[in-house]
Amino acid sequence: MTPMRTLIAGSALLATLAAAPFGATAQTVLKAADVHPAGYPNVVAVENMGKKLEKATDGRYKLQMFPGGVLGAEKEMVEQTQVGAIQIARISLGVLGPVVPTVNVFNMPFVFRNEAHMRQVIDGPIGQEILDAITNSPARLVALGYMDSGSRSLYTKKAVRKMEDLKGQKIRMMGNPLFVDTMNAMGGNGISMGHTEVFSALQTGVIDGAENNPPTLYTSNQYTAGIKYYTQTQHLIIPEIFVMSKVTWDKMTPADQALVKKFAREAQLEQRALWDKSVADYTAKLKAAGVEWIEIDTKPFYDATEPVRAKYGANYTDLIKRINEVK
Ligand code: BDP
Repeated sequence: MTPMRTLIAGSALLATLAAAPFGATAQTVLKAADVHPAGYPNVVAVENMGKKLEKATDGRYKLQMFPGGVLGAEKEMVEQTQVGAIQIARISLGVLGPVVPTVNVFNMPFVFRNEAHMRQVIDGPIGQEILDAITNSPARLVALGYMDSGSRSLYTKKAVRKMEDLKGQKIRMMGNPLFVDTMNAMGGNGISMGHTEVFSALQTGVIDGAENNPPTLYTSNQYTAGIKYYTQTQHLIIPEIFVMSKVTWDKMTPADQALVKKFAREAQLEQRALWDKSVADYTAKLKAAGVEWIEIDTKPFYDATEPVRAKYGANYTDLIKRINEVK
């Protein structure tokens, strides 16, 4: 070794000793990211999962939550997690479609009859198959579990009381061509962008509206950017997912992996309970803030989006048949 190399090797050793003095074990920090703010059900559930993991491993693992999209929009979060720069990402299955095409089955408009049907599907064998499809894909992500996200409905500055009212309106959709196709089929102009850009796009008039669940509309403050109407189209019922970087997963012992799986399962259940409460709370808050709730016949939207289901579902006809058969 050259003297310089010896010096570097020596200081690296010292640094290691300083970080993990004899008798203490080194701590691995797991960076977790979410676009939602602190206090949102998904954020809370992942944080609690981290606390349990820290306790059960005597502090060998510690989770650090980065909420509010500070580590980037979901597309960037996925990329960061794939390379191991983020360890846990809580994302919508919507943005995973371009990375793991099978998940697009859950991303299709009106693929679930209602939220109860969606829960039955994700809680059963099909839900597990989709998690496995993600983990076994080349995406380098380990699917830990689902979270609830209710139904996505339209919210706009100008009222949509029938499908024709959508004509000419520019509506923000999540980054996945399937969603732009869906909006275009419903008569609007679908524009894809990340969640964190929607607020200013509404303010500057780049878009006339968007679509999401009530908790997101409220906590993102988008309702203060000119949104007056929430039209109950319920065209998408997309589960959320939380994934771990495979880079991180592969470094864990099987015992630690089992702990992660156990606490992830508990996080999924905890989020569901928090979720149901938050939908009611934020719906009340939005109405109190003056957002008008519009009931609408969803049949025309269902019919108009048939070509989207035909296009994206073509390779998954068996899977879709099985989803329909779930009671
Ligand atoms: C919310 C999801 C979040 C998405 C967001 C979006 O919880 O994961 O990023 O929608 O529309 O409902 O991008």
